[in-house]
Amino acid sequence: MKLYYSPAACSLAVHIALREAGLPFDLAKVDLGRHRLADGSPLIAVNPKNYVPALETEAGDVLTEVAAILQWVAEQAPDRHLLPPAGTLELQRAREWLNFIATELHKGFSPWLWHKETEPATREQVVQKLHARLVLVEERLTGRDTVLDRFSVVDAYLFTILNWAGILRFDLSAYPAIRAYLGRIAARPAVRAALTAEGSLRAQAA
Ligand SMILES: N[C@@H](CCC(=O)N[C@@H](CS)C(=O)NCC(=O)O)C(=O)O
Repeated sequence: MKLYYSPAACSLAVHIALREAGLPFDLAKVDLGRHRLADGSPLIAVNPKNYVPALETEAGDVLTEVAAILQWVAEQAPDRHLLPPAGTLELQRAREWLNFIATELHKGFSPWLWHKETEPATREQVVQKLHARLVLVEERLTGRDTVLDRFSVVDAYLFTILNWAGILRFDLSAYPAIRAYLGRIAARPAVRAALTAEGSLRAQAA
């Protein structure tokens, strides 16, 4: 398998999941500024969506979309219990969280918001919305080590996106449970290994 990634981008979630799953894979770094691979070839030739992550399977299929790839990775290593068992309400909750992270958090933290040319009023609106969502995450994590009852691909995704708060200097001081959670997840051997391999240390939460 080959994971097309960019350091600390959303592809980190898949990278963490692959390591937690104990699956063999290679890394192919993408320069997102130029949308090119290390050999100069265009990313779009691998993924027509022209973004990361893209996961090329042993059979040569290219999988895209973080939340969908995470579920696929979990299914490849059922013994690692990276998702709750099929047919359970807990699995539905996991899907609910994956969708929430993808649509309410991931895209809220997307780079367009942080570009200098973004109108302050627009930025303020999105930041307020992000805070409203983070209150929900804080509530969920209060008194819990992980989003579900044990570490899952949901944590791989949530950690990856919330990790951007430190990079973007987004203030997390109102969220003690989130900050403790980031420290806990960052300390997992697979997460440390992924961060080290990408050459990006976890940014300190603000
Ligand atoms: N819907 C996609 C979004 C992926 C995405 O936003 N990728 C970013 C990095 S976090 C990217 O490659 N952006 C470059 C671009 O859009 O040109 C997913 O969930 O996988």
